[in-house]
Amino acid sequence: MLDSAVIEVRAGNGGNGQVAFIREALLPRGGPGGGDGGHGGDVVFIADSSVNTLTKFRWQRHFFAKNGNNGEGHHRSGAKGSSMEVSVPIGTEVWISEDGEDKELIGDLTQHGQRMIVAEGGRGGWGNTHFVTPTHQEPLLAEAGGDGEIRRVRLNLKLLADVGLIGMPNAGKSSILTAISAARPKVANYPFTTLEPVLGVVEFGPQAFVAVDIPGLIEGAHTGIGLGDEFLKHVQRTRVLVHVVDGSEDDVPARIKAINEEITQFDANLAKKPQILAINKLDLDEVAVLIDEIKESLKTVDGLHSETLFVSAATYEGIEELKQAMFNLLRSSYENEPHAEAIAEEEIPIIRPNIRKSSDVVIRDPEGQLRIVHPKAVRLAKGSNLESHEARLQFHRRLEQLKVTKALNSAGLLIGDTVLVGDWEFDWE
Ligand SMILES: Nc1nc2c(ncn2[C@@H]2O[C@H](COP(=O)(O)OP(=O)(O)OP(=O)(O)O)[C@@H](O)[C@H]2O)c(=O)[nH]1
Ligand SMILES: [Mg+2]
Repeated sequence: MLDSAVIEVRAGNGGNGQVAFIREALLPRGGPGGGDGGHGGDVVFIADSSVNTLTKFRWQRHFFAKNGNNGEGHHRSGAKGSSMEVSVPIGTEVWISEDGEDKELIGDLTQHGQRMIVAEGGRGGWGNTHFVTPTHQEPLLAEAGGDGEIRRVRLNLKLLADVGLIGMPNAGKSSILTAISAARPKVANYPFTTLEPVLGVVEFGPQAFVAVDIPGLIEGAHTGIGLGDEFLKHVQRTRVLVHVVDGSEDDVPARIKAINEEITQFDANLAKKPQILAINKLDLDEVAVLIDEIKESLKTVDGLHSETLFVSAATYEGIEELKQAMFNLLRSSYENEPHAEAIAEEEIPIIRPNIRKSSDVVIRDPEGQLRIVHPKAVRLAKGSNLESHEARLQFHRRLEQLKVTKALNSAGLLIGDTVLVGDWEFDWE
C-alpha cells in the first residue's frame, strides 16, 4: 500500500547586496562599504522514525523557507533566511511532479536523521565591496540575491506496519481494521476470509500509524496447517501486536495460548513484542455477561504480558480505547527504542539532488532580441543601477570577465543592437 502526497516547496530568496560608500580620503565618493545579502533558507526534508505516514501533508501542502535579508552600509551583511525543516517518514521517495506525473526520482530517504535539500535557498548577492578593481576603486555594482528554488514534488511511501492484528480465523481482525481505519478488507462469517495481509492507516488525533490485518492462524499453523504461518513475517517488523479473540467462543484462554504458541514457534522475538488482548464481539450477550469470568480465566494463561480490552467491532464499543492503547504502546516503544539501528548522524550523507539547470549564457527571445541569461550577469544587472555611464562601464567590464561578451558576439551581436538583461535594456556600445 502506497501513501502519497503532492506538495510545493519554496526556498528563500537571497538578500540583495548593497551599493554604499564610507568616507575616505582621496576618493570623492568614499571607499566601498556595501554589505552582502544573506542567503535564502533551504527547504529540507528530514527522515524521522517517529513519523509513520504522509497523512499530515493532507492539511499542509506548502512549505516555504525564509528570504535572506539585504546587505546594508558599513559592511553589514544581511541575516541568512531560516530554513524550513519538514519531517518525513523513513522510506519516503521524492519525485519531481510535473503535470500530475512523476517525472524524476530526486531522493530516497532511507535512514533516520537523513537530510535532503529539496529546494535550495538563493545565494545572497555581493555588495559593492567585492567589485573593487584597480581601475574601479568606487564600484557602483552589486548583485541582487538569487531566487530560491521552487518545486512541486510528490512524496511516495511504501507503508510499513507499526501494529499487527493477529488471531484465529473469524475472530474479527478484519472487522477491527475496518473500525479503526479507512481500509475495507473483506469481512465474512467463515474462517480464512482474509487471504492476503491488508494495511490500514489509523488516524489518532493529529498522529497516524499503520496497522496490518493478516490471515487467521490456527493451532499447528507453524507446521503448515490452515494457511500456515508465513503471513507472520508481515508482523515481524511491527512494534506492537493486537491479539484478537472472539469472546463468544468457548475456552478463550486455550485459544490465546494456542496462538501465542504458534507465534513463539515462528519467532520467539515476535512473542516478546508488546501485545494488547482485544476480546471482541462484546455486543453479543454471551460475551457481555462473561466479562468477569473471562478476566478471571485469563489468570491461568502463563506469561500473558498483555493489556486486556473488551471491544465490539460491530458497535464500536471500546474501539476508541483500543486505538488509545495501541498508540500508547507504540509511543513507549518509540521512546525506548527510537529506531532499529542507530546511525551516527555524520555518517549519513545529505541528499542534494542534482537537477539539471540551463547553462545558457545568451538567448534570443521570441521577438528576436538578444537577452543575457547568465545567472551572475542577471543578478548583477538586477542589483545595480545601470543608469549612470560609469556603472554601465563597470558592468561591461564584468560581462567580458564572465565571457558574456564573447557569447553575444558569437550570437551575431552588432554595435547599436539592443541587449536585454534583467529589467534593463541598452544599446550595445
Ligand atoms: N456480533 C459481532 N460480530 C462480529 C464482530 N466483529 C466481527 N464480527 C463478525 O465475525 C465474522 C468474522 O469477522 P472478520 O472480521 O472477517 O474476522 P477475521 O478475524 O478477519 O477472519 P479471517 O479473515 O477469516 O481470519 C463476521 O461475520 C463479522 O461480521 C463484533 O464485534 N460483533
Ligand atoms: Mg479477516
